[in-house]
Amino acid sequence: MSDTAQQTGTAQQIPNQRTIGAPVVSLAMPRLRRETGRLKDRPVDGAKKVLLAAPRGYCAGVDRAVVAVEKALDRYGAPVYVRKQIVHNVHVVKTLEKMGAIFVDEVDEVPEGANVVFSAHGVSPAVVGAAEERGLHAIDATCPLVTKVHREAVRFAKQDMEILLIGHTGHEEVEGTSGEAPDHITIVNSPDDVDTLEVRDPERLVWLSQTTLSVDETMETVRRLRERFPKLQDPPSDDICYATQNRQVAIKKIAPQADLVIVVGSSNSSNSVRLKEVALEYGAKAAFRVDFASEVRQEWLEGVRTVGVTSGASVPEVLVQELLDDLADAGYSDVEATVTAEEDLVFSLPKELRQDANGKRDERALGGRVR
Ligand code: 0CN
Ligand code: SF4
Repeated sequence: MSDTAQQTGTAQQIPNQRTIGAPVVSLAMPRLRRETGRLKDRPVDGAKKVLLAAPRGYCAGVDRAVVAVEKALDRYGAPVYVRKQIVHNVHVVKTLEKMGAIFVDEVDEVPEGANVVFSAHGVSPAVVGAAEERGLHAIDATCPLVTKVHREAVRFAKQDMEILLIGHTGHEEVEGTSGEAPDHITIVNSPDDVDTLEVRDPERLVWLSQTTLSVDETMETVRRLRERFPKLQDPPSDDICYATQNRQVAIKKIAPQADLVIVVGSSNSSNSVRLKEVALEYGAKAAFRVDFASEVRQEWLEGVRTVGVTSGASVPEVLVQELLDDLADAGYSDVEATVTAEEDLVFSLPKELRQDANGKRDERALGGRVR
C-alpha cells in the first residue's frame, strides 16, 4: 500500500468497468450561492482561506449503488426495498426514501417476491440464500472492490489458510466478507488486538482488510501481526480501495496547514470518520465531522485562518457546496483546491439492471440525482 495518490487503484483487475474522460466528482460543478447568514464574519489575524481537498466525495462504487436504486425505482416503480443503508450517508438515504425506497435491516422484512437491492458494502452468502428462499428479486449493488475481497477470502479458505480480516466488528462489509468463510476468518479490529490473538497454525496465515480503513493504522496492525507471525502472507493486491486511499492522501497534504478541518460525512461512514482522524494525526489543529453545514458552530471558527474541507466517499457534492456557502458567509470565500489525484473510474451497473425493459443493453447514466 503506497502513500502516494493513485489514479484508479486496482482498476485493471476489476471486470465490468469502464472509464470515461470526466472525473466522477466534478470540481467545476455550477451552483447557486445560498446565504444563510448563520455564521458571522469575525476578524482573524491574516487572510481567511479554504483548502478544498480533491479527490473527495462520491467514489465509483457509491455512484453505482445510488444509481442502481434510482434505476430500480424507474424500472419497477416504488417501493423498492434496500437491505441496510445503500451507502452510509443520512442525506442519500433520506432522499432515496422520498423517491420510494424502503430501507430494511434484513431480507425477512421484505414482502415475498418484491425487489430488493443489496447495499454497496456487500452481503454474505447466507443473505443471498435468504433472499432466494423468499423469492425476492435481488439487485446486487455490492461495490466490485468489496466483491474482490470476498473472492480473496473464498480462495484462501479453499487453500485452508486462516484469514486475519483487519476491520471493524459489526460493520456490514466485515459481516459480509466474514460470511464467505466463517470458519477460516478471524477479525482483527486494531493494532492492540494483535497481542491477544490466537491462531490455529502460524505457518498458514494471510491478512485481508475492510476497504475503508486508515492506511497507516492498517499498516501498523500488519507490522505487529508480522512481528508475532513472521510467515504471515500479504493479500494479492490492496484491499483498502483507491477512493479511501486517495481521500486520505489529499487530507494529509492539507492538514499541516489547517487551523481547522471539516469533514462532511455520516457518523457510521468508516471512511469519513477515518478522514477526521487522519487530519488530526497529520497536524490539523482541530477537526470535526458533520453531516450537514448547519452543524458547523461559530466557535469552531474562532481565530481560524485556514479551513481544510473534504468529504467521505458516500457524500454527495451538494453537501460540500452548502458548507462552502456557509464558510463564505463567515469570510472564507477564497477557496483553493488541493488536488492530489484525478479519478475517472466508473463501474457498470449491477448485471440485473444492465438490460432495459426490451432486453436492450441499458448503458449506465452518470448523474444520479442524489449528488
Ligand atoms: O460511507 P460508506 O457507505 O461506507 P464505509 O466507509 O462505512 O465503509 O462509503 C462507501 C464505501 C463502501 C463499501
Ligand atoms: Fe467501493 Fe471503495 Fe467506494 Fe467502498 S469506498 S464503494 S470499496 S470504491
